[in-house]
Amino acid sequence: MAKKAKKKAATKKKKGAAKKSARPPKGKGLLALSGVKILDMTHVQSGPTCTQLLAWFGADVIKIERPGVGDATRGQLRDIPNVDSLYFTMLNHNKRSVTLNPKSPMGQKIFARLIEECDVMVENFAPGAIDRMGFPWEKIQKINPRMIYASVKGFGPGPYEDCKVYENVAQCTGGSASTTGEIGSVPLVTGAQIGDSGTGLHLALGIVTALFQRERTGKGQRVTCAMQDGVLNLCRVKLRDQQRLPHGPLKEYPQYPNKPFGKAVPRAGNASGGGQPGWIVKCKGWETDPDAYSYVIAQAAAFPGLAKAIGREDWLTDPQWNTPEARLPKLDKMFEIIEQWTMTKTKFEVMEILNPLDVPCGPILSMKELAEEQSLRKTGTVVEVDHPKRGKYLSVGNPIKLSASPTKVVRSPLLGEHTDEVLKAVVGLSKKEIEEARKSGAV
Ligand code: CAO
Repeated sequence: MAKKAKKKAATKKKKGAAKKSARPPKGKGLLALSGVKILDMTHVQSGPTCTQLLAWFGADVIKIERPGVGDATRGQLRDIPNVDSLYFTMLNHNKRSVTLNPKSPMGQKIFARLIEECDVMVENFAPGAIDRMGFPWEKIQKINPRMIYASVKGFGPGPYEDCKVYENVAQCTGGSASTTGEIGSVPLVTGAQIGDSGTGLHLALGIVTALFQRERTGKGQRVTCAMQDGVLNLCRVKLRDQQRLPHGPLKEYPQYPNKPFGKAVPRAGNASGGGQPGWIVKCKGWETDPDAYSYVIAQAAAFPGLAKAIGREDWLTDPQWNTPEARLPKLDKMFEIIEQWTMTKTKFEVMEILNPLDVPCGPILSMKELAEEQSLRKTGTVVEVDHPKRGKYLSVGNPIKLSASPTKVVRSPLLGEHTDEVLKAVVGLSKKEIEEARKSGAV
């Protein structure tokens, strides 16, 4: 096919896909949150993670975006010019997009109507932004006493409550960074978005809990999650260790017994964080493949199997090695010996050999390997989505599986794709009023 004709065919195909609305599927059987309407005032990552989950459980999520601009992430980290970024598309599936400026006179009225009609409002703007729009909690409650109003902020009430916060700030202020990294080296942030997506998950639980309580009381309430609190909650075991520290060294940490402990919980490299010694060891191919590693846990119960597998049956009768207490002061040496064995096997072979012996272990999987993993495709944890402007892309589907409320991932909406239908069906505006709203810049 000539280049021009090919291009034409591709454009035609894309236009065809665009005609299909991004509306979540209706139909066979109700989903867990069917009938729940969410007024989604979220942007960037933490809030959108929360509302995407609620949408996957069947809620009708109406995402409000600034006219002509939209969620800033639509344009961030773009891989294709003028096409919604993967940052946006992967956080806003199954939602409807409405453009609306609640600060404009007509926008105020439309927004108040949406508050009346919705069950939940979710937002993660800077502290005070929704109040400055003219909608403090007291007013929202007056408009709709059943409303559940959920917010993510960087910090809870206290010295930092007015601060804007992004992911890594939350990781640093929530205890994760000070406890992550190599011993004696700089604090490290993790690639897992525990501040943003982690807090979004916390918020989603708060919302469904408040919905459950509303079933009994008929009343809404405020739900707030601070990113610092969310991260600290995920670092709970480190606060545990902080309180163990005054009673003696943390024996399962690699610092023990040769390096000193300070006053605060130290970084512990790749130590397991639980009561079982574990470490990351090199596997066959590590010289050229940055991910040719495995995590191996030398759990006491499975130690005989591990010792036999690596050809060190002598450990089982040697008092220098045959008890957890004997091994504890020389875990580094033990993992060096285990590594001599794992370096002769691929990370998948290590898994195949050790797993049947009940030795907890796992290959370090790269994003490439996860994207290609067929078992994750089968469970819908990794899904392929078709987007009218970008074509097919991979996304992470719903990691929470409900047997009676299956998730179908639907592409993210284009900016304002559902403005007219929501203004008509939810707000109750006539065609003429919608035109007026558009002319005035309210939508
Ligand atoms: N129409 C008109 N104006 C709109 C609008 C709309 N539909 N939606 C938002 N706005 C306005 C807000 O009213 C606000 O204006 P004012 O500052 O004048 O009140 C402004 O847009 C957005 O404010 P912001 O301060 O929230 O945005 P920012 O990019 O400067 O900050 C962030 C981003 C994330 C740091 C901040 O929102 C924040 O700290 N949020 C809480 C913590 C959080 O969720 N962090 C997670 C970040 S990644 O997930």
